[in-house]
This record gives sequence, structure tokens and C-alpha cells, in this order.
Amino acid sequence: MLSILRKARLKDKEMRILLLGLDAAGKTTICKKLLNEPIDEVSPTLGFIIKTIDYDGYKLNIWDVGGQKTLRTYWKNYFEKTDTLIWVVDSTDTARVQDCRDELMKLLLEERLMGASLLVFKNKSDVPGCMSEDEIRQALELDSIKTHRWRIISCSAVTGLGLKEGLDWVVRDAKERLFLF
Ligand SMILES: Nc1nc2c(ncn2[C@@H]2O[C@H](COP(=O)(O)OP(=O)(O)O)[C@@H](O)[C@H]2O)c(=O)[nH]1
Ligand SMILES: [Mg+2]
Repeated sequence: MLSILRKARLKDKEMRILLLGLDAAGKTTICKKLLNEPIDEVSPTLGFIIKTIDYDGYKLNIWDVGGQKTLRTYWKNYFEKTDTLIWVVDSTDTARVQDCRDELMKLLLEERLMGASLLVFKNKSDVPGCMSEDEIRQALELDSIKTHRWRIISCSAVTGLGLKEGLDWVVRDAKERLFLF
């Protein structure tokens, strides 16, 4: 039933995208950069913000949800009807990469996210010495994911690197799924 609804919405060229990740990964900055808003005044997100981006004829409704530990139990309230989960990773945060993997793996077990595709944004790639795409791929054990269509893309919310490529994948993946199920 859910997949029928999802498909109907994709035909309407409207998508629901859930932007999640640990706190300070760069979710809100990514949103702002995509909307050409100034990125110098980002404060931690309490609750959530919905931003709509028109991209390639699609209306992308992006839900930016706070990632602090105390807020993570509320993530589940946003799962319903998600087309794509964008998991934002701070590639400079080696101390929490395990925590990051654990939270992602927990999400991928959620029944209400089963039909969603996964884009992993390796953010803060502008910072010298950050972890590489391969390192993140291994640390997060992405190759073990069989339940979701996924892709990892290096990006920087500060320079804008990779952000368009990410949205391209999100839309292309949605178009392909229309013909798959
Ligand atoms: N160098 C660098 N800093 C970033 C990048 N993205 C976010 N930041 C910084 O990381 C901090 C947390 O960003 P924020 O968007 O609030 O993270 P959120 O908690 O995931 O929404 C802020 O100080 C941002 O300026 C990036 O791509 N490169
Ligand atoms: Mg935020």
C-alpha cells in the first residue's frame, strides 16, 4: 500500500527526502547551500525544518531533523513515506565514526524505511586530512547493505562540491524505481 502511494507521489514529481546524521555532520548547512542561503549563521537544529527545492522538474521536500543524541528517538516520527534517506557523515569526525555506523545500521532495519533509497553524503570533504570515500565506505560497512539501493558521494556544504551530483542521483534513482516496482 505504502509503495503504491509512494509511486503515485513520484509520478507527481514530488519527493520526500529525510536528511539525517549525527549532530554537527552538516545537514542544515547542506540545506542552506542547496537553497543559496548564507551558511555562516547555522545554529544546532532543535526539532525539524522542511525545505522545498525544485530540481530537474521535481519538487524535493527535504526534512532536516536534529541529530543530537536526545533527539534521535524522535527520528522515527519522520520515517513514513520517505522516498530517500540522505545520511550525512562528518568525514573529519573519526571519534564518532563507529557511532555513525551504528545509527545508520539501526535506521536500515526500520520497516517504515524499507522502500527508501540511501544516499550517503561524505561531508566536509574540503577539510584537509578528512577521511576518504573508501575509508567511510569501509567504516560504515556500506558494501554489506543489501536491503536498500545506495550510493556514496563526497561533498562539501561549504564549497558546494558534490551537492548537485547528490541530488542528481536522488532524482535519477527515483525515476528508475518508478519502472522497477
Ligand atoms: N569545513 C566544513 N565545515 C562544515 C561543512 N558542513 C558543515 N560545516 C560546519 O559544521 C558545523 C555543523 O554544521 P550544521 O549544518 O549545523 O550540522 P547539523 O547539526 O548536521 O545540522 C557548522 O559549524 C558548519 O559550519 C563542510 O562541508 N565543510
Ligand atoms: Mg542542523
